[in-house]
Amino acid sequence: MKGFRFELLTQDSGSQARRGRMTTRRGVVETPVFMPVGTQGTVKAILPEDLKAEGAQIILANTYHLFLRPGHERIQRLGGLHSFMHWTGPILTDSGGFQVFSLGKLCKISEDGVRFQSHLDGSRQVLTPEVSIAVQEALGADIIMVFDECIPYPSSREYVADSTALSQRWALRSKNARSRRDGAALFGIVQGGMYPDLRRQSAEALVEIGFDGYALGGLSVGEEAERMYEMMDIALPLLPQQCPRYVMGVGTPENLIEGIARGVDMFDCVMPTRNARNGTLFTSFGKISIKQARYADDNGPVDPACGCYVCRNYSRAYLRHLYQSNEILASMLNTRHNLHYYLDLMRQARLAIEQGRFGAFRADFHRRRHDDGS
Ligand code: PRF
Ligand code: ZN
Repeated sequence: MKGFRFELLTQDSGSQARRGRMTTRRGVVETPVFMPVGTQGTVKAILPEDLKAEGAQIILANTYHLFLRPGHERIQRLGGLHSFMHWTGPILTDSGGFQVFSLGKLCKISEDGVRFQSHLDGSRQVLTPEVSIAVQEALGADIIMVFDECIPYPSSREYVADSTALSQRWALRSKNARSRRDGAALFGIVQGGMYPDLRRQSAEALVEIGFDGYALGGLSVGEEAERMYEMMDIALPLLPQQCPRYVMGVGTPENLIEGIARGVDMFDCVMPTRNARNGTLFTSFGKISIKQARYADDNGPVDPACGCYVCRNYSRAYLRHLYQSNEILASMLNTRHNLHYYLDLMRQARLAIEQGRFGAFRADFHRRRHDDGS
């Protein structure tokens, strides 16, 4: 069975940015990488072929949702998630350790795991590290995440210390639950809230257990960007250089560039896809809201600097009309443009690192942006 590998190709001289290559059992992923979110076995409003055409290398799916509906055992019987959703590339599954707390009702945490009621039908359910790993294996994930608790912000030091210790024990149980030698990778998740010493402790404990890669969890939960960067600066240097680092649920284009500069290799976020469906579009000069009346007679593309299918063929005026008319195509076209923006930003960042000009790229990126194009 093919295994999991990560090679460091280039280390930037002016920052911690790295250019790497991750080999999963379902193909190669060039890093830094952005992973579009396909929560329910679909990246909303875009075909897998179009995702691929836009340069998506790996997508994320959610244990919590697929466990509740249609059920991991059903997906396994039907041939696994890749075949079910017609995506042949790598899939990373989140463990449910975030969604259960944000979506599940009446969550009760114990040493064993989490009891909760389904947000769909109120049925009583239990997720434990062992169940989460079994679900992710049944789905056929190529990268599996340990089961953890995403700590709310702000939280008391006592709460964060107890929760981080529990997540550590769950991380070990998650590793021990990985019975199969199926070539899938297992990533640990650093918690520790916004307390530098607890972040440090969490990172060190996970490295001691040993994982194929390491994620930073509990970030982008309402804290200031500067605080998030501070937590990255504390935790990332403690992780093994030769392992991929992933910041979960992050973030804005600025967060991606600043994360890369601090040594992050992988990101996921609903922002490009969710914003697309709300009519918010990313451009080289900042975000625009396509609903605004100012675009009603604007025959130009969303972003003159964008070469995507949408910008080549449709006007701002048409996209505004589709949005105002509640047309399905609005979601489809907006999603395609926003994913192109995110994936192209990462492509440019990879090239800049390779060519030894990431510092200039980063400065230029920040210089260009002024939101709403004003
Ligand atoms: N844990 C898990 N998934 C997550 C997070 C986390 O802390 C976050 C935090 N931003 C997003 N997704 N398992
Ligand atoms: Zn475009």
